Amino acid sequence: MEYPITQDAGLEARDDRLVTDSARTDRPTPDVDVVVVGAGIAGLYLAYRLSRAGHRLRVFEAGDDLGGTWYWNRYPGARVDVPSIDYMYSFDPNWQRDWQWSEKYATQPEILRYLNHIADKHDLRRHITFSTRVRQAGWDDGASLWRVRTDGGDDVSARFVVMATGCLSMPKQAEVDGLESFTGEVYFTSRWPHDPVDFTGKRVAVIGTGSSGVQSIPVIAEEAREVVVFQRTPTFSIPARNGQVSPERLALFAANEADYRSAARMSPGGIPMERSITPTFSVSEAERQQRYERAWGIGELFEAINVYADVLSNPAANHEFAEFFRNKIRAIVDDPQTASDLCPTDYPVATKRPCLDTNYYATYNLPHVRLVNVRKHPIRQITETGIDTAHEAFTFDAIVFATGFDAVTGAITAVDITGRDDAALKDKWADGPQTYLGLTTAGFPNLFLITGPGSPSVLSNMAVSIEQHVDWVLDCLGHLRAHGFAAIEPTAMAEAGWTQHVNDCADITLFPAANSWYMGANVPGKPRVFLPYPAGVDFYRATCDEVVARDYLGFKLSGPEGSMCNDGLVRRLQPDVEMILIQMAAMNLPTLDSMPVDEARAFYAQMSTTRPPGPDVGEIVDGVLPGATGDLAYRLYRPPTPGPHPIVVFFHGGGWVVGDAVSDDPLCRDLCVRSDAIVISADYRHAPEHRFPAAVDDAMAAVRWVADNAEALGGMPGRLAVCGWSAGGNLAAVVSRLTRDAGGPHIVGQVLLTPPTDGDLTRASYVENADGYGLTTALAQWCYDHYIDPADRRDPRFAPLCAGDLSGLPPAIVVTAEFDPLRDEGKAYAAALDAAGVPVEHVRARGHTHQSLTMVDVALSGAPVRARIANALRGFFLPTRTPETAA
Ligand code: N01
Repeated sequence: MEYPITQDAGLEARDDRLVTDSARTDRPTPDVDVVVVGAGIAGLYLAYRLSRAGHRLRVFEAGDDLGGTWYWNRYPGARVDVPSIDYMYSFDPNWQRDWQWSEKYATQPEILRYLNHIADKHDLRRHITFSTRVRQAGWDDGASLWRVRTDGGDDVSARFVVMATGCLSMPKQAEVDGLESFTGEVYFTSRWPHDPVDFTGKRVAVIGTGSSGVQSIPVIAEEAREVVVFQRTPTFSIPARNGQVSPERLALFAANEADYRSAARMSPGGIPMERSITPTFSVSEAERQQRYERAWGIGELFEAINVYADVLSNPAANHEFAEFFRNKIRAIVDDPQTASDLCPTDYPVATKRPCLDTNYYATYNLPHVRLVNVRKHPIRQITETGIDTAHEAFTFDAIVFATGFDAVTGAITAVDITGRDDAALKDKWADGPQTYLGLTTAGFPNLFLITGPGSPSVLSNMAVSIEQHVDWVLDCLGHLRAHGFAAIEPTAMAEAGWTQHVNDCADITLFPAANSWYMGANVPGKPRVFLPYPAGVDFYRATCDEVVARDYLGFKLSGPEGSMCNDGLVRRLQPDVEMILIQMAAMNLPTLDSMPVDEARAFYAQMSTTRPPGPDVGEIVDGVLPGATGDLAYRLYRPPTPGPHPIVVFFHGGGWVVGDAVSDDPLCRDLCVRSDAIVISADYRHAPEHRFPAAVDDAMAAVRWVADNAEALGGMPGRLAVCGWSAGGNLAAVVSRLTRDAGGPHIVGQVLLTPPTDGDLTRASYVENADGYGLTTALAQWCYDHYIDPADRRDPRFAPLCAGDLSGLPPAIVVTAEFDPLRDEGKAYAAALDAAGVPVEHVRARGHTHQSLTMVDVALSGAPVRARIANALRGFFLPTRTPETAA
C-alpha cells in the first residue's frame, strides 16, 4: 500500500532552511550530513525527521530488516511492558485511521508490524542499508567530519553520527562452561530464530528469570514435556492483566490526543501519571494494603512503582512493599520451597527492572515445570546432553538462554568510535560512561547518543524518550545550520557536572543497592555505575530545554566563522533540594520577614508540623533548666543503646527570633541516633524582646547546667560537646570561646552547622544566594536587625570571627552549604580556626541550602553530611579528648 508522505505543520515550522557547509566553506563536503546507526524505533524516527528537514542521511542496520529490539527478540511470549498506545510514535497523529492495537500489551509480532507500517507509510526504508553493521566511526578533526566504516565495505563520511543502537541490544555472553559440547538445540531470547520453534514433547531448560525469562517460561511450558528453570536471582513480577486496550485510555485519546501525549512528555516515566507525593508511612496500614492491592491489580509497572513517593528511597517503605509482593508469590505457588526460592530477598523491589507477566508464578504449579535455585545448586557446566549442577545431572533437548544484555553502553562501545586525537570512546568510558545529558560526550564532536547513559532511557517509556532525544538533536542541527556552526561538543565541565548530577540522583535512591544491569553489575568486569537518569522524564526534558534556552549551556559550538561557548553547569543543586525548592516556590508561601514577629513564630511552628518526625530514639525527656534570668525549656534525646552516653548541647536555628527547644526535633533525633550521644536541645531567649546578648547568656547557662548535671542526666561527665544550626551554630561557636576563656566547663568539640559568624552582608554569598534558596539575604538581615544593634556587630559574642584569639578552642566541624547566604562567613570561620591551630573539619555541602541539611527524611542528600557530623562527634568523644587525658 502506498501512503502519501505527510508533513506535520509543527515539524515544518521548526526546520531551518538548508544551507550546506560546503556553500559556506571550502572544506570537503561529506558524503552525507548524518549517519544513523540502527533502524529500530529511534532510527526510524530519525530517518523521518532528518529526511523531512532536508538532511542527506544513511541509516545502517545490522539486522536483515527494521525493528531493532522488536526484530531480534522474537521469543515466545515477547510483549511490550508499557501499554501499546503509550509505546508508539506521537508524530503520526492520525494513526487511528490506519492502525489499531489489538491488546493492552502488544505482542512482538504486532509491534514489528506497526514499525513496518510506519516505515512504509512514511517511506523510510529507502534510507536504510540492511544487513550492515557499523564497525568503526572516526572523527577527522581537520575535515570536521566523521568517517564511518561498515562490515559491508562502506566508507562514508558524514558531518554527524547518531547512535540509535538501543539500550538492550547487545546480548550478554552465556557465561556457562561447556555450551559448545551440547548436542541439542540452543536458543537466546535476544536472537530468536525467525522460523517457528516447536518445543512440543521436548525437555527444555531456561536459564535466566528477567523479563525475557518471565515472559517466555509460561509459553514454553504450554508446549514442552518438561521445563526446568535455572534461576540465579528471583524477580519481582506483577500480573500484566492483558486484554483489550483500556477503554478509559482510548476515551482520553478521543478527547484530546495532543493533551494526552503532552501529559506523557511531562510525566515522571513517559506515561501520563501524577508523581506520587505520599510517603508510605503517612497513611494507615489498612490504606497501604489497599493501595498495594490496587497496584497489583491494575497491571501497570509505572503505576505500581509510583504507589508511594518513597518506595525507591526509604528502605522501610520498600521492604513493606516487597513483603506484599512476596506474600502474593507465596499465595500463588503451591510448593513452599519453590515459593520461597521465587521470593526476592537480596535487593529492594524495583531496583532491578520488575517484570509484567502472564501466569508466571502459577506456571510453577504445573507438574512438568521445575525451578532450580542456582544460588544453592550452581550450574557446573553444560554437557553433551544437558546441564550439570553440583547435585544433579539434567538431560535436555533444548536450552534457552534468557540471560540479558550488556545494557545501555554495550551497543555503543561495540562500535570502534574514536574522537579528537584518535581517543577511543571505549577507553574514555573504561571507568563508566561520561556524557552530557546522555546525548553527547566530550571529545567526540557531532556524535549524538539516542537514549544514551545519563538519560532516562530504560527507566522510562522508551518511545517517549526516543522522540524527545531525536527532536532535541534535530533542533540542535537546525540551530547549528541557522548560525553557521559546523560542530557541537560538550565541555569537560558540563559533562563532569552532569555525570555528578546523575550520580547524585542515583545516590538518593535505593538503586545502587542492587546488582542490576542498571548498575552494569550483570556483566563481569563492567564498571559499577548507575547508567540511566533516575529523576524522571519531566525533569530531564526541562533540563534539556533549559540547556537550549541558555544558549546551549555547556556546549562549544564552532564553525568556519568562529565559535561560541556558554560554559557552565545546568544542575548545581542536589536533586532533592531542587525539588523541594520547586515545591516551595509553587506554594507561594509568605516570607517570615514579611510578617510581624508573633505571626512569624506561629507560621514557623506550623510549618514544622508537616515534616517527617525523624528516627526513633531511646527516650525523650522534656524539662526546664535555669537560664541566665529564668527557666528555659529543654528536650533531651537519649539513644536507644545502654548508657551512660556523652552529651551534646544543641542550640536551635531560627535567627534568634523564631524556633524553640523542639523546633529542630528531627535533626536532634537524627544526631542522637547517629552519634550515640544524648542530645539536649536547650532553648534561649529570643529577640526582639530579648536582644543580644540574652541568647548568649542563656546558652552559657545551659552548658554550665548540663555540665554540672551530666551524671544525673545519664551522661558521661567531661564528655560534653556543643552543636547548633544557623543562629544556634553561632551560639555554639560563641559558647565554645567563652567557656575557654572562663576555664570551663570543658567542651570537647563544637559542631557548627551553617553558622553566621560575623553577619557581614557584603560577602559574596549574600549576593550570589540572595534569593531563591530558602534563607534570603533579606531574611538574614531581618534576623540580625531584630537581634543586635549594628554598633555591636563586631562583638565576638555575636561575631566569633572577630575574636582576636581563636587558639585553644575545641576541635570543630564547620558545615557550610553552597547555596546559603551565610556560606562565606562559615567558610571564613573554618579557615580562621585552622589558622589558629584548632583542629577543624570543614564540610562544604555541595548543592545544599541553609536549611536543607536539617531536613531529615526529606532532603535525603543531606544524610551523608549528617553522618560526617556524627562521625566527628564520635571522634570528639574519644577518651583521648576528655579533660583528664588531655591534661
Ligand atoms: O535480561 P535480564 P532480560 N547463569 O538481565 C540471569 C527489557 N525487556 O532479557 O539477575 C544464570 O533482566 C540473570 O540473573 P542475575 C527489560 O527492560 C523488556 O530478561 O544476573 N543466570 C537474570 O535472571 C528487561 O529488564 C521486555 O543474577 C544468569 C537473567 O539471566 C531487559 O530487557 C521483555 C546468568 C537476565 O535477565 C532485560 O531483560 C524482555 C548465568 N550465567 C526484556 N547470566 C518487555 O517489554 C544471566 N543470568 C516485557
